[in-house]
Parts: sequence; C-alpha cells; structure tokens
Amino acid sequence: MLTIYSDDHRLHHGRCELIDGKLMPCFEMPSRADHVLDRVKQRELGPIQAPTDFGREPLLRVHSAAYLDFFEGAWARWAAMNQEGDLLPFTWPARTLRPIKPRGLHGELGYYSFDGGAPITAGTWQAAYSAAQVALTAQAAIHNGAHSAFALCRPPGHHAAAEVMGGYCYLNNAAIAAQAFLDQGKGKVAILDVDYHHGNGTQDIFYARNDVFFASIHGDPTDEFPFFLGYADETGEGAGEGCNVNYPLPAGSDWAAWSAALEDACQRIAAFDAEVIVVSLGVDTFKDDPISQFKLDSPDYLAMGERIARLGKPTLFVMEGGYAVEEIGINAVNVLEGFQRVQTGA
Ligand code: OKP
Ligand code: ZN
Repeated sequence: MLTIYSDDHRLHHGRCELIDGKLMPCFEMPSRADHVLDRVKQRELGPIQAPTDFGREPLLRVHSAAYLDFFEGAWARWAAMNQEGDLLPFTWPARTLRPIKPRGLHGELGYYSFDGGAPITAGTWQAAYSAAQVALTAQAAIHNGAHSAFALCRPPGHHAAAEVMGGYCYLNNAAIAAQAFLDQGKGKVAILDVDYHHGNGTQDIFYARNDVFFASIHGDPTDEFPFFLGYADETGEGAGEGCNVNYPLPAGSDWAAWSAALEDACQRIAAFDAEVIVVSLGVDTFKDDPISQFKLDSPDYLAMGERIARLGKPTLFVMEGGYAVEEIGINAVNVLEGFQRVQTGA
C-alpha cells in the first residue's frame, strides 16, 4: 500500500492544552507521525511518497475562503502584536451571545473555533495545508487505479467543520478527499470514522447530503468530547436523511462491543452502495490511550482492517487521532496490514 507523508507536519507543535484544570504538553505532538512512519518502513508496507500540491481549490470545496484566509493569516496578526506564545481562542459565541464575526483577532478566532484545543503556532497553517495535500495525493492515487492508499496526515482533521477549527483539527482532510472523489466523478462515497472521538466536523459538512454516507463509532458524547454532537438520533437531514449513523459506545468498550458496531456500520455502508470508502483512521480506541476510554488491543486492529477490506471497495485511509505514542505505529499499520491480508488473500 502506498503511503503519502510530508515532513511539514513538524511545523505544527502546540505547547500546551488544558486538561483536568492543568496546562499539559499537547498530546497531539510531532512524534505521533514519526512513530507511524517508522512502522510503515519497518513493516515494508509499500512506497512512501511526498504530496503533490493541488492548491487551494479542493480545500475550498469544503471550507470557505473567509475561513482559509483567516487561518492562513492569523499567526502574522498575532506576531504583529509582539506575541510568541501559541495563539489560542478563549471566548466563543455561545447561545446567549450573537453569532457575529468581530473584526479583532481574538473575536474572529472565537467565531472560527469551538474549543481551546486547536492552538495556532507559526507553522500550523503550513502543516495543516500540507496534511490536506497528503490526503488529496493519496486520493489521487486511488482515482488513478490503486485499490488503497494511506494518507499519513498530521494534524488530524475530523473535528474541523467548514468554518470551525477545534479538537486538534483545522482542515478536514477526510472530507476534502471525499469531496475530491465526488468532483472527479464518483457518485457515492462512504466515510467510516473509527477514531475514539465523534467526527463532528465531517458529520456537519455532509449532514444534508445524500452523496456521502457518514458512519462514526465513538465514545458516548454524553461523557466524552465533543459532547454536543455524535448521538444516535442524528440520522441526517433533508436530502441526507438516512445517510448518517452514529454508534456512541460506553467507556470501557472492548473489541466485542466495538466490532459489533463496525459490523453494523459496514452493512449500512454496503447497503448505501458506496463506490469508495474513506476511513478516518484514529487509533485512540487503544486500551492504553492516555485520553480515551476504550479497550481495543493491538491485534484487534488487524481484524478491523480485515473487516473493512471485506467491503471490497477502493479504500483511502486518513490518519486521525491516537495518543499512546509508542503503540500508535503498530496499531495504525495493523489496520493497513489487516486490510492487505484480505486484499491479497494471504
Ligand atoms: C482529537 B481526535 C481539552 C481537551 C479535549 C480534545 C480531544 C481531541 C481529540 N483541551 N480533548 O479525535 O483524536
Ligand atoms: Zn480522537
């Protein structure tokens, strides 16, 4: 399987995030991608290539120009205020306030974000832009005939909506790739989000659409980030009614519970008759993940890949979360190896 990777991910390295009332070093750190890349090499998964630059156009199919312009220019505005710490939002237009876009930097940042978990540093725009190009380059490989490809994206993307960053995410890499498939002639795409956290951004982007089916298996938002989306009664709206399915699972869920949800999700995707699958591949479902509460073990990821492969469709894997840094490579690449086992009949 082809892997697409860019060193540009290192340009994004947030200093800290607020966890349990304490400022902690960011869990979403550069070494995450290093460990995945090392494992791809160690297991000889296949060639590793740098991304092609497809420009802004495919990003604009998902995000607004105003949002991209704000994100690209935010650090320079912060630096012009003689600041060097991370740029972080701290006020959001919650329900009692007006959903307006103030002109100043902090007001605008609040308008374009939903939490304080997406720090903007000097290199964040370039890293996120390159991650989107990584996803698009892997997507292009499948468009050109590959049965599968791995987009080793960092930072992740599935919490980012059209005009909102948050939850370590800025540009929705999986959504951008899914939209590219449609723009290049596919009629129906399914996005399967296996990250521990609900893919609220992806769901929101496609919620009213019937050309993208979105399925997400995740920690119950009753007690888990992102709290305000990801419930089982969210089934899509308008033309998209029936094209969204959420599997909120309780803390402590193991492979038995998780794989039952996967089985149902795969049957729904097959019934939708998707021509291509985009997998939002988070491995923070791992038992030792420091910020998550599921109990999957490393061999389970092989079985996950096998089940996805049995859908029999071209599949693009897009890296999302996973914070047990030592094991992230093993677990992510196990999914890809499980997929290839079925594909090659080994
Ligand atoms: C990103 B992905 C507040 C802590 C909230 C955010 C989790 C984001 C997970 N600073 N945690 O889905 O793996
Ligand atoms: Zn996650």
